[in-house]
Amino acid sequence: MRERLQELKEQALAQVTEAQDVKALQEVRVAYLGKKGPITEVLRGMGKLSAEERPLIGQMANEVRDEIKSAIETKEVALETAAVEAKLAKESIDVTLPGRPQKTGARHPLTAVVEEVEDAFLGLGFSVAEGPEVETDYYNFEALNLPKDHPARDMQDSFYFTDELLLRTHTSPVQARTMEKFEGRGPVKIICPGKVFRRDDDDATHSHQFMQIEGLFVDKNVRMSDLKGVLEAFAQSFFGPDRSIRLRPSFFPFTEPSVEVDVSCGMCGGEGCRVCKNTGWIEVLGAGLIHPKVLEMSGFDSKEYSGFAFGMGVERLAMLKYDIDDIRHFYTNDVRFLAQFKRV
Ligand code: 2NL
Repeated sequence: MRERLQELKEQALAQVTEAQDVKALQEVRVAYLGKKGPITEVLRGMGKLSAEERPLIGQMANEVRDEIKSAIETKEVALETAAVEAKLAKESIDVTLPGRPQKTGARHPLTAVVEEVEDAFLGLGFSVAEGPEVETDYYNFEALNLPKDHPARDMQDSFYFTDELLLRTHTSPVQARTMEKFEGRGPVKIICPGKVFRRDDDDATHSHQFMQIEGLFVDKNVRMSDLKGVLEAFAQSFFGPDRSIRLRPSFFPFTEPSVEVDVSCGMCGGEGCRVCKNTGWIEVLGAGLIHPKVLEMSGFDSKEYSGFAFGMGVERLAMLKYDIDDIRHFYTNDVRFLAQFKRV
C-alpha cells in the first residue's frame, strides 16, 4: 500500500506539473482527490490492515492527499498569474503613439453673440436678468404702455394660449418685472437676453422665433447723453473701436423720445457700399428714454427717476458681424455652417 500511495503521488504531481490550464488541473483534482478517486479507495481498504499499520498508512494517505492538494493550489495560482501577465502583454499600448483627434463641438453663433454682448454690458456695470417665455398680457403689453386697443397688439402678431397668456413678443416684460422688484428705488441697470416669438412668415430675414437683448438703466438724472455714451461704448466693444453711432428719431410706445441707432459701416468706413446700401450707416437697434407711464406702472416716481432703454435683435447682430445672408442658417443645424464658428 505504501508503494501504491507513493506511485499515486508521483503520478498526480507529474500531471499537475504538465497541466497547461485550470481545466486540466480541475481534472487532476477530480481524478485523484475525488470521492471515487484512488486515495479514497486506499483509505476504504484500510479495514484489511493490521492495527499497527492502520495509523501509519492512514497518516501517509493524508499526507499524500495534502501534498497533491497543495501542489494543485500552487499551480493554480501560477497559471492565473501567467494568464494575467499574458493578457497584460497582449493589451499593452504604445503611449508614445500620437492620439486620434477628437471632434469637438462649439458654442452656437447666437450663444457666442449673446455672451459677447453680455460681456460688453457687464463691463459697463449692467447685470443680466432673465424671465419667463410664457408671459401674461399685463407684463408683455399693458405694463409697457400698450393698452388693450393698441394696434401693435393685433392678435395676428402674437402666439396666445388664452386671452391672458401668450409667448412673449419681446424681452421687455423681464425688465418690467425687474423694475417692479426694486420697489421704486434705483439704480436698476440690467440687460435681458432671451427668445421671443411673433407670428410671422419665415424668410431670409424673418423668423417667428428669434432672440433679443434689451437693456435699461433707471436712476436719478439719466439723460439721452447717457444712452448715447453707453451705446457708443457697446458698439465699439462689439463691432470694433473705429466704429461710431448716430441717433435718428423714431417711435416706440414704451419710450419717449425714441430713436433708431445706426453704427457706421465697417465695410466702407462710412463712404457707402453694398453692405450699407450706400448710406455709410447700418441700423442695429432701437432705444429711447423710458416713457413716464412705464416707469410709474413699474413702481417708480417719474418726477424723481428717469431712465433709458434699448432693444436689439441677436440674429441681426450676428448676421452683420459675420456676414450671414439668411436667418434660417441659425436654426437648421447644418454642421457645415456651425463649424465655421468654432473659434468665435
Ligand atoms: C427694437 C427696439 C426697444 C425698448 C426696446 C423698453 C423696455 C422697457 C421700457 C422701455 Cl421695460 N423700453 N425696451 C425700448 C426701445 C426700443 O427695442 O428695435 N428691438 C429689436
